[in-house]
Order: sequence, then structure tokens, then C-alpha cells
Amino acid sequence: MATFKDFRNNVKPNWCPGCGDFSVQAAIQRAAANIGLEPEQLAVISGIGCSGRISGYINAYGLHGIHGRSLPIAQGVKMANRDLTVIASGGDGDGYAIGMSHTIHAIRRNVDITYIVMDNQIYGLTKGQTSPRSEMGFKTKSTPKGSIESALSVMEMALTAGATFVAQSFSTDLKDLTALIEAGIKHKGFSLINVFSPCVTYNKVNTYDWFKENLTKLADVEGYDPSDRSLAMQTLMKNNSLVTGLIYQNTEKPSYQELVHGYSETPLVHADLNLNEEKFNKLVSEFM
Ligand SMILES: Cc1ncc(C[n+]2csc(CCOP(=O)(O)OP(=O)(O)O)c2C)c(N)n1
Ligand code: SF4
Repeated sequence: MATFKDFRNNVKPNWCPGCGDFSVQAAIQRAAANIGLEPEQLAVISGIGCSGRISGYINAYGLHGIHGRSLPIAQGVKMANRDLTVIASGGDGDGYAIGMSHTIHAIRRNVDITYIVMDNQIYGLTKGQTSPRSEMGFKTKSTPKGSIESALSVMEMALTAGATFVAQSFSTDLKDLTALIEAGIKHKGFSLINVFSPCVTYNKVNTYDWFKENLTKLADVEGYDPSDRSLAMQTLMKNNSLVTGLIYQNTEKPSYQELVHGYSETPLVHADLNLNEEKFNKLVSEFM
């Protein structure tokens, strides 16, 4: 059986020392091993950004795609081969700016994949511009006088869009993050895990210390029940979305694969797609 070391490859990450993304990488590797996966049973599909490099640093199938487009690719992979565990990943710019409409539609579509967003409230790869997750007043190269736009609460947005699994974590909480990724993979539907993953080079506001001071663990909130959607929304609003843990899970809603016609038959990847003349004519005759 594979251990987390089997999910390592020999590519050395070129993230800055101290970048939060190192722990996210480790958590994915541990979660995959804990669940009992072998590297050839996992596909990690990422977008573009510092965080997007993660697919190259994990020994599994992987694709480092294009900016904001990890989700369409990841959903396609899962639909073609349900035997794979599929993780999509990238940054807050990737998923909540250019890729936001994919995020919303993936949430409501509920394909059985896990989406891990490394949220550092800034664009790291392009050297420090504001993202949709940057707070109002946040000063960067692109907003030298401070951002005049407010930050998007993605967790609230996900609940509104009909998400079936919404969780948030902090990259240094390796144990909790690993457990959430395991739960996300086991969830039968789309799971969104937003991970506060500090950018030590460009974000001098939302630092490790800042998160330690401002985050509340849902496990410490008395009576918190992740199956209660309105409680989840109220808790997010009360805490300015600065909570960690499983925020909401709905195990009732069927996943996309359970509803799509023909999906329970042979997965596309194993299907004989060789169209001979007879098959072609039969197919065409159905449309005549
Ligand atoms: C279509 C397209 N638009 C813009 C870019 C430039 N670009 C590359 S990464 C990036 C944002 C990076 O920020 P984020 O997604 O938050 O990831 P991070 O680097 O912070 O991990 C941008 C705007 C691009 N590569 N492709
Ligand atoms: S620039 Fe920021 S996000 Fe990118 S590797 Fe460095 S610390 Fe990480």
C-alpha cells in the first residue's frame, strides 16, 4: 500500500521558502495515502499561478493547465474516467477571478471532484496584485492607494450556489487540512476546500500571525452543525468568513454522475470508440 512518500516525485518546488503551498502539497499527499490510493489512481489538475505548480510536485497523473481553467479539465477527466480520484487546484486569482464562473457552475453541477484553492489574497506569480479575496484598503502594486473593492466571501457564495461540501482550512494546520481533504475526496459530489495559504513575499498583511489571531475553529464553536445551511451562513457572516473546519455538507443531493444518462455504463476511457462504417451509419440514422 502506498505511503505519502510514494506521492512525492523528484521535482523540487520553486516556491519561496515559507510559502503556505508547501503544506497544502504535503496534506494532499498524506490524504491520498490515508485513503489508500495508489499514485496511478489520482489526478491533480491545476491552473496557473504559484499554487498552480502543485500538480507538477505530486507523483500522480497531473496537468498544469491554463489560468482559471482547472475545473473544466478536472470535470472532463472525472467524466471520462470515474475510477480516478480527481483533485483540481490553484490560487484565489485562478479560481475566484478569471475562473469564477467555472467555480460557480462546478458547484451547482456537483461532479464528484475535490477543488482545493490556495487562498493567499493576492496574485503571487505575477508579483503581487490584488485578487478578489483582497480586503478593501489592501495596498499592492495594482492598488497603491488601497483597494476600493470589497473582498468576496467565497464560502458564502458557495453556500448560495448550492454547494454540497464547503470547508476552509489554514495551511499550517496540517492535521486538520489532511482530514478535510480526505473528507472532501470521500464526499460524493463537488467539494470546495479554501485553504488560507500565506504568500510570504507579497502579502505582508495576511501573514501567519494574522491568521493565527483572526481564525476561529468551528470545532470550538458550541453547537455548530455542518448539516445546517442557515447556521453555516450565519456563522460565516458573524465571523467575517474567518472560520476553519467543515462549514457545510449535504449528503442527500446526488452527484452529477449519478444523474447523467448512460454514465453507469462503461466509462468513456474504457469504451470502444472505434467507429466502423456500420456503427457510424447506425449512429447517423438515429438523427435522420
Ligand atoms: C489568461 C491569462 N490571464 C492572465 C494570466 C497572468 N496570470 C498568471 S498567474 C495570475 C494570477 C496568479 O494569482 P493566483 O491565481 O491567486 O495564484 P498564486 O500565484 O497567488 O498562487 C495571472 C493574472 C495568465 N497566465 N493567463
Ligand atoms: S510569491 Fe508568494 S505565493 Fe508565490 S511562491 Fe512566493 S510566497 Fe508562495
